[in-house]
Formats: sequence, structure tokens, C-alpha cells
Amino acid sequence: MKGLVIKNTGSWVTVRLDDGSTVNCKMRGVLRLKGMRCTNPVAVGDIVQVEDKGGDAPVVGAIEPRRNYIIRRASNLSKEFQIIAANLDQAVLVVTLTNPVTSTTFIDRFLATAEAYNVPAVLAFNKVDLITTDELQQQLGELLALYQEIGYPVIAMSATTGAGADDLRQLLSGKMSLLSGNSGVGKSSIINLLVPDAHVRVGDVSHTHHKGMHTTTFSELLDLPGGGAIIDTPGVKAFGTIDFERAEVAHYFPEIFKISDGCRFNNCTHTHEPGCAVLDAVERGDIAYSRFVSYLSILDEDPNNKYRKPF
Ligand SMILES: Nc1nc2c(ncn2[C@@H]2O[C@H](COP(=O)(O)OP(=O)(O)O)[C@@H](O)[C@H]2O)c(=O)[nH]1
Ligand SMILES: [Mg+2]
Ligand SMILES: [Zn+2]
Repeated sequence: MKGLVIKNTGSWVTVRLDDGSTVNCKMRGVLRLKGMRCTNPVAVGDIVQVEDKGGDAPVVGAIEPRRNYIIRRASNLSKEFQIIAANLDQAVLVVTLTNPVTSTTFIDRFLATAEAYNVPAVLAFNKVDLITTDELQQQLGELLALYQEIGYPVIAMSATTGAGADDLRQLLSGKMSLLSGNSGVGKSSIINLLVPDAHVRVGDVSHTHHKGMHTTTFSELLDLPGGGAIIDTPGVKAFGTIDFERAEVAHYFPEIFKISDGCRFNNCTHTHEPGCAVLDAVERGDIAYSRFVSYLSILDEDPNNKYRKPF
């Protein structure tokens, strides 16, 4: 039997079969993925074979080849990896300009990682009801324009007032989307808005033990009323732990990559080289300085160092 993995608790995997029924399957032991130890070789979004061999529970057998997947290190120094989700149509990053502040570096690292994973990314600026000053208003307008121009779909919304919710519904409709973002930006609130019977816990992590509320620390797929699904990964920073090759980083900043065609040297790192089209574009303002700083942060370079020109 074949089915879609809709939940993975670590030891148990819930699979939805073609007829709509679900079965709980056991995992086999630790498998290997491209030579890396992987604590959960099966992820939400995987299409798997379910094998019932007459044991106490069916087991997950073969995994269909994935279109893409998102992986993270189980912990900072660990060699073990965890696959967060597979076969995604897009990854939605929820960000806020206030309460809390999401940094552009965080946004750009997320976007670069999504590029590296081959997952289209979308930005949802939540809590626009808190954008009450001219300064925040201007900042929001600039960021929406910046990312849209690079080619990322953007929306401005409020899970509290419902503003922009239809834009989000439209973006998610019929697609399998991963929802990411720093703690407190409103991911759970957005899920509750989109999936009225989800009853995901909103607010502080320390309030986890209310009866009847979700206390999930595992990925779960939630069907959207209008078709499509969102994958919720509570307590997991799904992105940001990828190991980039230095020479590849620019590939994951589309507008930087495009302009780097004009660099004098093929192996230009866009940090100090003569004839660097990227540095010229940053100076002219054709590449946003915040994007360039994020690029440098992934290269692990200090913007105050080394450059042939002060900006
Ligand atoms: N003002 C405002 N508050 C929001 C909005 N969305 C969520 N919140 C609040 O922000 C806090 C964190 O929300 P939550 O959904 O738990 O964020 P999560 O950690 O990303 O899941 C809660 O107090 C929510 O009520 C919004 O659009 N506007
Ligand atoms: Mg939450
Ligand atoms: Zn260059």
C-alpha cells in the first residue's frame, strides 16, 4: 500500500492511504542517507510504501524519490540529521517588523537556504496591525518592494484582524507549504486562522500543558479547507543550518547572481576583487545593502573589513 506521511513523532509515522484512511506505522531502525546518519529518514510529505508483515504494527518500507526536502542537524554539533519535510511546493517564512523584530539577515539566510533546497519561498509579513508609526510603515513598504522585485511572492497580513488573510489563502491554495519563522511571529495564530479546527496553541512555549491543546514537537501536515496543506514544525527552526560552499553562496541570492555575470573574474567572491560588478551594484544601490550584508554573513565576512570601497 502506498500513502502520504502526514505526521512523524520520531518513533511512529502516520500515513494517509489513497482511500483517505490513516495508519500508524513503526519506523525501522536508523537508516543512512547519503552517508549521513539520519534520525528520521522518513519525513512529513514523503510518499511511502506501507508494509504489513503481521507484526504488532505495519512498518514504513520504500520511500518514493523526493522532489526536494529540508534537512537540519539534530543539534548544533551533532552529525545526526533530521529531515523536516519533503516534496514541498513552497516554504512560507512568517516575519514581523515589531514584536518581535525579524532581522533581514534571518530573512535572507532563510531565502538562500530555500534556494539551495530548491524550494520556492514566500514571505508573509504578519502583525501589520502593529505597524502604526511612519517609520515602520516605510520600512514595511521598502521590504515588500525589495523582496518582490527579487522575485519572491510577498504578502502583508494580520492574523489578529484577518487583514491580508485572503491573500495568504490564495498563495497556499492547492499547494503543500511549509510554515517557518521565529518564535512569536504568529505561526500558530495563522494556522488557527486558516484551519479552524486545528486548535494549535498560541503564545508562550511555557504554556504547553493545557488539556486538549496541541503539545506537538513534531512535524504535522494540516489540510486546508480550500485544498492544499500546510506543514507545521513547532519548536523547529527548519532553516539556517545548511553548510554552504563559499563559492556557491552567490548562487542563492538571485539578484546578486544575475549581476555577477559582469564580474571580471569567474571566481569573484564579490568582497574585494577589482572589476566586481556586484560591488559596483551595491555602491549604486542596485543591490540592497541589507542583502549584501546577509550575503557576507553567510560567507562569514565582516562588512566593515576588506572592501575596496567604503559604502
Ligand atoms: N497584534 C498581533 N498579534 C499577533 C498577530 N499574530 C499573532 N499575534 C500574537 O503574537 C503572539 C505569538 O503568536 P503565536 O501564534 O503563538 O506565534 P508562533 O510562536 O509563531 O506560533 C501571540 O500573543 C499572538 O496572539 C497579529 O497579526 N497581530
Ligand atoms: Mg507556535
Ligand atoms: Zn564580483
